[in-house]
Amino acid sequence: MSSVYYNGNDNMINIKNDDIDDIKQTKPSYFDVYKIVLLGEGMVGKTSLRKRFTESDFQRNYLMTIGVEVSTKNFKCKVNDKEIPVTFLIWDLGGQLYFLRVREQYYKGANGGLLVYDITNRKSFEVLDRWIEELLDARGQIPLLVVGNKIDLRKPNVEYVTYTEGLKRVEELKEKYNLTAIDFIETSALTGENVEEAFQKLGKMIISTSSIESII
Ligand SMILES: Nc1nc2c(ncn2[C@@H]2O[C@H](COP(=O)(O)OP(=O)(O)OP(=O)(O)O)[C@@H](O)[C@H]2O)c(=O)[nH]1
Ligand SMILES: [Mg+2]
Repeated sequence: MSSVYYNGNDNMINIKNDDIDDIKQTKPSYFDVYKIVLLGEGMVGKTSLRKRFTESDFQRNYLMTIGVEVSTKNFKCKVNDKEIPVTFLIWDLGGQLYFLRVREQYYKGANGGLLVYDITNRKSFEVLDRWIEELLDARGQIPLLVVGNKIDLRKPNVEYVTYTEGLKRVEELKEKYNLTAIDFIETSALTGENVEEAFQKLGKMIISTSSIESII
């Protein structure tokens, strides 16, 4: 038996046990519930993207995520001219991953992932392979959106990771790991540019690659 506290709104939930099935059962049946995991190095902006999407908020101060934070968001996902109501349970793990046990619980039951890098931090871009390998080991293939974040910091003549490089890399990763559902977008959690679009894109990928029966 798990202890899950869920208030039914777009607010923080406090999960004392990781049993995702219990959360799904507390939702009204007309919402499809998807567990989304955020991946990527420390400081790339995972928590900022989550907060921008769920609370329309942004904090300049860096507060490292310790362990896991989970938020929910109800929204209408646009697929082929239809608006499908969905609930995202967004699991946000600190980029400093120490314990294998935590990682296994984190990825369990995930329906999709955002793999985030910081366009101003090339190292965070170069280690995307490692995150994909970890996800494939723990969960297997799920729809994955690679996100180049912090585009508000892009300046002329500064060698940050370009859009073209990001796109090329995602094509390489797709081939290397034989991924069927992977896509790419650039965002700014600071200005909000493309943040809603990123979650929409991931929702669309999830809905179009899985039947409701296999998720619920
Ligand atoms: N300029 C700019 N700064 C950003 C953006 N997104 C995040 N930041 C800043 O980058 C720092 C790290 O952001 P977080 O969202 O805490 O990063 P994180 O990936 O959750 O980090 P961990 O929890 O340690 O894994 C913070 O100071 C944010 O304010 C962005 O789009 N643009
Ligand atoms: Mg964080």
